[in-house]
This record gives sequence, C-alpha cells and structure tokens, in this order.
Amino acid sequence: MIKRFSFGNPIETEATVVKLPVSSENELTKYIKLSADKKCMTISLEPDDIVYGLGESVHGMNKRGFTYISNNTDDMHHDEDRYSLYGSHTFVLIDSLSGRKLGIFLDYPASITWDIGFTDKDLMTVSLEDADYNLYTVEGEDDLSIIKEFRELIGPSYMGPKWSFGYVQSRWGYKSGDDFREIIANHKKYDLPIDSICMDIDYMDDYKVFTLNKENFPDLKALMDEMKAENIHILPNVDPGIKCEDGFSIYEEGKKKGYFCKDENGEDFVAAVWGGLTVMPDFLRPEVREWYGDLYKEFIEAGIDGFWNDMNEPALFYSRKHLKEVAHDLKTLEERVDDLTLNELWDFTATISGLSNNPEDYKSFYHTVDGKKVRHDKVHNLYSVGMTRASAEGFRRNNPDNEMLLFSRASYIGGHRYGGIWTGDNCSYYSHMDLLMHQLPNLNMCGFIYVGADTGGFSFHTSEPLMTRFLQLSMFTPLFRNHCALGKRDQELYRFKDIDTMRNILNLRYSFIPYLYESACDSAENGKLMFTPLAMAYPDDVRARSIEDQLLVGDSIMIAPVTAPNAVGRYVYLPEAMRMLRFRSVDDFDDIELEAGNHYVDVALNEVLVFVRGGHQFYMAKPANRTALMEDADFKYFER
Ligand code: MIG
Repeated sequence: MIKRFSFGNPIETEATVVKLPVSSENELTKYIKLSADKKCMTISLEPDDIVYGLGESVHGMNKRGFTYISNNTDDMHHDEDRYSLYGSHTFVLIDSLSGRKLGIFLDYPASITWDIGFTDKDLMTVSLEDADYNLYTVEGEDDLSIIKEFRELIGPSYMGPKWSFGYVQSRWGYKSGDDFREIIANHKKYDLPIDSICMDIDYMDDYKVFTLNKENFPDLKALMDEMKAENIHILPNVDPGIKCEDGFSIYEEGKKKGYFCKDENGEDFVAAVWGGLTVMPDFLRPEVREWYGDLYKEFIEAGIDGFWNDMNEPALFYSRKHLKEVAHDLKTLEERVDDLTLNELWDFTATISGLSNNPEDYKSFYHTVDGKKVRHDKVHNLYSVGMTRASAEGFRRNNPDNEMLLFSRASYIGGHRYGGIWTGDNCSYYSHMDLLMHQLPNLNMCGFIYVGADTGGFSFHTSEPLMTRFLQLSMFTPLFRNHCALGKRDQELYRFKDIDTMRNILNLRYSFIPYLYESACDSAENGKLMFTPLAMAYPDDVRARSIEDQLLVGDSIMIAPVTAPNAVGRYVYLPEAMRMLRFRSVDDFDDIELEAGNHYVDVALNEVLVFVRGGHQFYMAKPANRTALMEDADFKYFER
C-alpha cells in the first residue's frame, strides 16, 4: 500500500513515473511523527529492526547506528565516518521482527540527514532543510513486495547491453590507441577474455569535453573500426564542466545560448574542474539537455557505443570567487611566519582543503527551472540525473537502433531509468569488498541494477591476492570493471604472477553471463533485487537477519565471497540445504551437498563459491573471449 504526502512546494524531480493522488496528513502511518514545521520526522526503532536502503553509502547493509547525509559528494575516502558519497538514494525500508514493514521515500533533491539510531539508538530522525517535498510511504506484508511496489512507482531500471557484462579494462592514464592495442594483444597472448576498454580523461585535448588529443587520436573512426574488428568497445569518460576558452566551439555556443548555470549577478558561474576554469551546463533545462545530449553524436558516429559520465555531483575543485577570497586571506599569513600558532596552522590547512566542493560554492549558483531561478543547493542531487538523462536521450535520438552503455558517478533516484552507476573512487582495501556487498542490495532496492565497483581498488596500490578476491566478488556484478587511479601499480590482469587463476575467474564470469544478464534484466524490469539480503529471502530465519557477508544473486544462487586478507576459508550460514559448487575453473569444481546451518568452508585463493538453492536451477554457458563470440550453447545445469 503506497501513499503520497506532499508538503509546501516540492521541486518536480521526475523521480516517479506514477503520479499518485495526495493523501491527507492524518492518513500518515502511525509510525512516523512529523514535527510541526514538517522539516523533521522521527520513527522509533525496535531493538531488532533492520533499516535497509540509502543505496550508495558507507556503514553496513543494515544502516542502523550511523548518520547519513543525502548530498552528492565527490569524496575518494569511503571511510566509516563519511556521511555522503556520490549518489543520494533517499529510500529506506524498515523491517521489524514484530511485523512492521515500512518503506519511506523522500523525494527531495536538497540535503537530507538520516540519523538512523545514531544519536539515540532506538530512534530514527530524518531532517530536511525546508518543508517542500513529497513523502511516500509503502506498507506491506514483506520487504520484497514493498520494494516491488516502490520500484513500480519509480519505473523500470536502465540495463546495459549484454556485451556490457563482459570484462572491462580501465585505468586512468591510458593515452592513445597504442595503449588499447597493447591491452588487446596481452589479453590475446594470455588468452584472457575482454569486451571493453575505458578511455579516461587523457584522450581529450586539454580536458575540453568532446574533443580529442589529435596527436594521440588522429583518426577516431579508423581506430574504432579497428576496435570493432577486434570486438572491443571503447568507453570514453565524459565530464559535465565545459572549459572557458574563446574559440572552443562548445563553450562559445553554450555561452551564446545562455545554457550555463549563473551566479547571483546573472553571470556564468565559473569553477575549476578538469580543464581549469569551466562553466556548468544547466542540466535542469530540457533545451540544455537536448543540446548536451547531441554533443555525444560525433563520438557515436565514429562507432562508440558506451560512455561513463564522471564528476557530475558536480565536483568543484574551487570556484573563482572563493579562491580570490582565500588568496586575499593568505596575504596575512606572511606576517605570521615567525610566530604562527597551531590554531592558525590548522585554520590555514582547513582553508586550503576547503577550497574543493565547498558548501558555500553550491549556494552561489543558480538554475532555471520552469523559468524560475533556483539556487543550486536546493536541487543539488538532481544535477546528475539531468546529465544522465541528457546522454540517454541523446543516444536515443542519435543511435536509436543500438543499445548503448552508460554509467554515471553521481545519481539520484530517477536517474536509474537512464543509466547505471559505478560506486566511485574506492580504495585497494579488503574492507571495500565488504562495502560493495553492503551497497549492492541497497542500490538495487533504489532502482540501480547496472552497477559495479572499481575492481582491485581505485586509490592505493593493489596486491595480487586482493585483486584476485575482488574479482571473485565483482564477477557477479553487472559492471565488471578493473579500474585504478593514475600512478597506481599496474593492475591489468596479465601483470600478475598467477595468470591461470585470473583466466579461470574471467572464464567463469563469462560462463555465468547468461544467468547474470537474465537475472539483471528480470530485476530491472520487474522490480526485483538482483542482490538480495538473506533476511529478505528467508524472512522467518532470525539468524539470517544479521548476515551481511552473503547475498543471493538472482533467484537461484547464493554467494559468500572471501573478503579477508590471507584467508583460505570462511564460515557460511545456510538458511536451507544447498548444493555448494566450489569452482577452480569452468571445468574443475567440487560439487557438495550441504545441510542447512553453519559450515566452515575451505576457499583457496583460486576458488570461488556458488551455492544453489533448493528448487532452483543455475546454469553456465561455454565461455569465449568476447561476449559476441559466445554461443550460449553447451549449457551446464545445476539443479537442486
Ligand atoms: O578527479 O577521470 O571517479 O574513475 O579515473 C578525478 C579521472 C576524475 C574521477 C573518477 C575516476 C577517474 C578520474 N576521475
């Protein structure tokens, strides 16, 4: 049972596809207490309640015990003390043992603070900055039907083409066609499957969007033809900011048409991102989306059929205005050189680090929504949706016959209909595998199905065992991408010692693609989870409620990845008897029947566990080195 409540003058976010009538406030569920000014709601939590949701956030699958702020943020430290990451997914689901099952969706694109049993362990307090929003409550018998109902409200999810389930090799630092050729050659040499290679920001001419460094990319079309002959998809990175440079045609055209966000004086708002000083397209305006969406056309015509949209929180390295103020303040530092106090030192370092993504900057520029001026912070989380939508609609106009791959860094509910996401700049940490496990079901319930993490870790140097374990988890996610930052240890899979293991993992992934792709499509279209917490699948099993290191994938299987360093085994809890497949390769595996209950299972570094549920069937195809070369033949079936 879903109800809508509306307060004040909400921004039209288009997060929902069904327009529900507004219920009167006295129909609000008894579980939610609204403050008189409507800016705060409290919900009491029973000791055993689980709170799911909030998609891409830190701190466990059950969100209880911490505070989260829905405010899209470029932050490369996904530590336990982070309130915000790149996406804001403002749906939570409270599951009580006593029977209360309640979904809450706040459709509000400014900042929301969710104190979920943090200040008071038995209380959830949700605060908004003003009282203009739509609140949806979903009550039902069980979590999965609540999720289905909520997902009907927000509409079907984007799904990538089947080839986008192939392995993606990425790295910040590839510079030219020769880099791609080298990757392809090495994958051939070591017989490693691959479908796509990402082209990170270095392909551009001076970081100007939709340009090419002519020296490194003299003929994109010819390169793409060559790649097509290899069955390789090349995926460029696209930033929203447009470099302010006279003579740069995209900048000049947008400026002439008045398509950029404005400062309080009505001048173009200028901030530094890649490319130095840039302006921000006002993606909240349909005509700007149309314009920007068509900018992808040239690349599409050259043969490109996939993109990743980056920096669209939008990340701001600094604003020109703020930098000026800081530069002025710093002049006084010179007089303090001989007796600087520690407090002054700390103020100084905070001032410098506060130049990036500064909250005041987000309050200093404006959008035009339906002809009205709207301050950016009031619609901050919608910026990403506007960019994703611009791209997706541009693809439909300019390449209607082809499925395109699109994944974005920033997101808000609604954006899930236009593209997938990746989870941003994680680290080469074992704990970031646990983080991914926690994010997957929470992202799914908020509508994001085509998702994945930077496998091996973006920041810091990865190790071979860490990469191996990370692959063994990511091999189940729709986006299966190895990506890392500039200057980090080379982590293409052929750089490691035990290439046989890497090959076996990739082959297993490819043989799982038919199952994974079908599960993903089913989830995207039918409001299901691709990754389901055990507690939702086995609602009567109390022990399952605290399990955060195992997940169901699709209907038929459960995974229990190893995420601890140096571990060669782990405990696994089975809510029912299952058939355990322990794969070393597509053809070499143990097949063991296990009773319900707790088990300690050996899992060597080259082994992957798949558990088949009772009454279900799991299937594997014969792998190939490209998805396009797979015949979906010679299926192996595992029933239980
Ligand atoms: O400021 O394009 O999250 O995946 O490699 C960094 C360079 C910009 C951030 C993305 C990352 C990408 C990097 N980008």
